[in-house]
Amino acid sequence: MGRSAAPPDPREALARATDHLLALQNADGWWKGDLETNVTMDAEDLLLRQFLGIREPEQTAASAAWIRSQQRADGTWATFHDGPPELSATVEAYVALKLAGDDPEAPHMAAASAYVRAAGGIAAARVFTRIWLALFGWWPWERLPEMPPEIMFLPRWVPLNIYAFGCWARQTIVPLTVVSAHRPVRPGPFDLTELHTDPADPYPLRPLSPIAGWDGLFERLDKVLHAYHHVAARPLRRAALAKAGRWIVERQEADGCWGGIQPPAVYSLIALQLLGYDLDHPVMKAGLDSFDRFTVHTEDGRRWMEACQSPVWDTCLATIALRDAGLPADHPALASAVGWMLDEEITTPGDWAVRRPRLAPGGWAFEFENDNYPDVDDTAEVVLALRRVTHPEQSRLDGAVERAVEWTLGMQSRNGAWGAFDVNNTSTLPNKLPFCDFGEVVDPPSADVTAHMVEMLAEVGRAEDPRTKRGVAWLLANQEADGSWFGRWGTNYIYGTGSVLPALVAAGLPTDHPAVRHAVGWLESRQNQDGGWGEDMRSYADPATWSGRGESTASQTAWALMALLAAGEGLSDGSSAAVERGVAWLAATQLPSGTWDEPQFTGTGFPWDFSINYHLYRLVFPVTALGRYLHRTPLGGGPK
Ligand code: R04
Repeated sequence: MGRSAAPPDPREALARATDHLLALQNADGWWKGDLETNVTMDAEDLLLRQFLGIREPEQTAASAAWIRSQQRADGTWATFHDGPPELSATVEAYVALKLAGDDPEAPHMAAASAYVRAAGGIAAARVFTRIWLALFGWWPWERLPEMPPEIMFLPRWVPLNIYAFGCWARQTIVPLTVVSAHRPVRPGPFDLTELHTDPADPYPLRPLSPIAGWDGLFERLDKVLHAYHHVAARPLRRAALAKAGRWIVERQEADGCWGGIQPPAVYSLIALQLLGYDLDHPVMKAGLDSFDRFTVHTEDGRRWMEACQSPVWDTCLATIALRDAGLPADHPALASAVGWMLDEEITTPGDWAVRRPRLAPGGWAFEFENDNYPDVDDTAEVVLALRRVTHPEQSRLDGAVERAVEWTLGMQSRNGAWGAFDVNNTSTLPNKLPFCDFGEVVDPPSADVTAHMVEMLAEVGRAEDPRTKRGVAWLLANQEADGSWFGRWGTNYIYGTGSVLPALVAAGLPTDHPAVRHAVGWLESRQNQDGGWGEDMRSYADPATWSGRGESTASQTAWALMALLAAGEGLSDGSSAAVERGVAWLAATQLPSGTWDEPQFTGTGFPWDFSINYHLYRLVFPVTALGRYLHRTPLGGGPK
């Protein structure tokens, strides 16, 4: 029998991970891990270029190589690691590969089209997918839900005005109203009969729901809008299109993108071209150039697109982690990160000001350039990071923190909690539109964002502020029956619980409070045999089976540890078996380079519909958790 090696020392694991994280910092002070989503980004990039007439053979080949590399043995594509086959992604990937010249009879293509037919064909794909196909004549515009540009004239107080939508849906829908008003068709170079379940009836009408009820009502509204499309008063329509065009152009960011996210950028470019902007117009040039900065080139010559980029988010999380790991508050790497973060502060109003016209700006967005859409989540975490470092210009730092605290307090929703981008963005109507069959389209308050706010307010000495107390009360009232909290922007209940427990304890809740004990019990019940924690994306679709369950991952193990440590578990040697086993799992699974493997997706764009693998999560959260454990600083901040 071989002698088993001594278990790895968590201290050495932390040192290796810290060095690795430090080495990833950009010379300008920021961190940015790749933000991986799914092949619809790459397929739509090729379809956009085809539509605009600028698709290049080399780019096409590199994207196609990436798309092929993501196909599974059964011929399908998923939208997250090891996920189930996803029809819309498979349709889009198949069409992109066919554009790239792949033979429909080749085994990988035949397997994909067989799956598509079995899953209901193009007719069963999401609205966005069918819009893409309509651009090339592969689906009739008439058989898509209407979204008329006249929506631009609805005042703020009318239901379904554009500000009733979450900011990402708003930025996507405004350009799509322009596109669907034009109904452009630039015929594709082949047909797609092999993707129809019944080639004799390729564009089936969906049966209408019963007239009673929202679905029936909105489907009939859609019929009225279809009729309206053909009779729309031309001057009114022209004015609506012009207004949409201005709205889009006003929201282009300094680096040419829209909202820092890929889908609005893609649809905005199509819309503006239809409105008469040539490809060499500065607005169009800057927009197209911005995609180059969202492109990742792999060593083996493949090319894939980030849906979004996370430098602000990654930089504040890395700063917090490195302080937790024990770096001094005036470490040069942290000073450089702080300098960069201070330069990123957004001091102009954005779309959020529609609901808060008198609130002074002062916050951070997630991306390099997204001045119209700072978010509460990034702002709270940046403040936590700024508070944990010293800076030569301390008064500049203090001023930014003060503005951020006031701005985020002003962004509190009427129920006492916080959404990510807007106040009181809670209308239930947008989700009922036939057009909106994909992802979230509103931005209601969530437990994870509210927790980050509460933790930040406690950090700046505002735990007793009545607004903080309302946030705490909302969190306590929104604990799940099993003791966990829902994770809106991270997967899922482990992320929610890992965010909420540190916040509640920072705000002064005693660690023996029943809500804290209940959550600790839930986390302990979900620890895997191997000592780690994991939660599959299926917890969004089927929480009864999957809540808190899945293969262990580094980021989710770290979130569970952060929650347990905040609750006072494991702060003296061996006092918590769960904490010891979790720490041992992290140390045992670390790669020699100091980071961890994490093919699983643990980030959430939209629950279930849009999942994210943040490539820095596997490193930054273990550094935080190991640091807090080893320095016995349950809420972080580094050794005293
Ligand atoms: C982690 C918390 C910070 N913040 C959330 C930011 C997430 C960044 O990643 C994305 C954000 C996105 N939004 N909308 C989309 C999106 C994609 C991201 C989006 C996706 C598909 C389509 C339309 C929009 F990767 Br279609 C906000 C709170």
